[in-house]
Amino acid sequence: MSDADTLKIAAAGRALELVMPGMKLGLGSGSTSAAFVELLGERVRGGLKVICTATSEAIHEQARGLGIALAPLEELAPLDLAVDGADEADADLNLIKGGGGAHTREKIVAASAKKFVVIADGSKWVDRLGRFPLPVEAVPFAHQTTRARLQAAATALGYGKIPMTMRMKGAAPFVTDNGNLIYDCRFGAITDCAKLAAALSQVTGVVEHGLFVGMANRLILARVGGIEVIEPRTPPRH
Ligand code: A5P
Repeated sequence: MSDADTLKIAAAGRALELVMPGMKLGLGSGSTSAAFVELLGERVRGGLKVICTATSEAIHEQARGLGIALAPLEELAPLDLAVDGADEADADLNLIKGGGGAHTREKIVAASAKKFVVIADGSKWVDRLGRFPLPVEAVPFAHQTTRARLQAAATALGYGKIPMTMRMKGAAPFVTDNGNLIYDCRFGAITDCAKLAAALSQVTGVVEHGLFVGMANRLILARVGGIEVIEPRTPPRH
């Protein structure tokens, strides 16, 4: 097991301490969330009663295989707690998510939870978001025109011409669980997360982008020296 895997399990283990019997939980996607689901499965085998909803087909399958009770979000909302990973996090707990292409469902689940807790290893901590390319989910119909509108939005905000790549899976476009495409957009250092998030949400053809601004209640960051629990300077909206 790599050092990063050990840290992901450590962060997941700390988040598990927040889980109480009877809770309605949102399960994030990605490898850190998978570690959380694995640990949750052990607790469920030991008799813990919780009911969960998943942010991706992959995590749904993992949870189902572990005997974790699952239900659609509509039946469970509001959730008591959603736990998810991140590709980047800053000191305000603004996040970039969507490295696995699941950010749209992740955002819906996080927005439906009373508490949204992010789990990550130390490599995800940044002074400023933007090193990781920002995933933007777009409907397939005339997606090149959406791409052009994304570029126009970037230019209008002063980011200039940004490299934008349609995500591929082998020789074919990557398709999300929602049947859409992903454009990975390299804005470089993001100077104003809220402003960029609002602008991208306005782009016709965009389903959802991977900027999570003012959503996280807590970040559990596992580094080699120990676990740090970080709360945002400004409380989240939900
Ligand atoms: C899935 O689309 C993402 O938002 C993940 O939550 C994010 O990429 C973190 O993944 P890892 O835990 O695998 O780093």
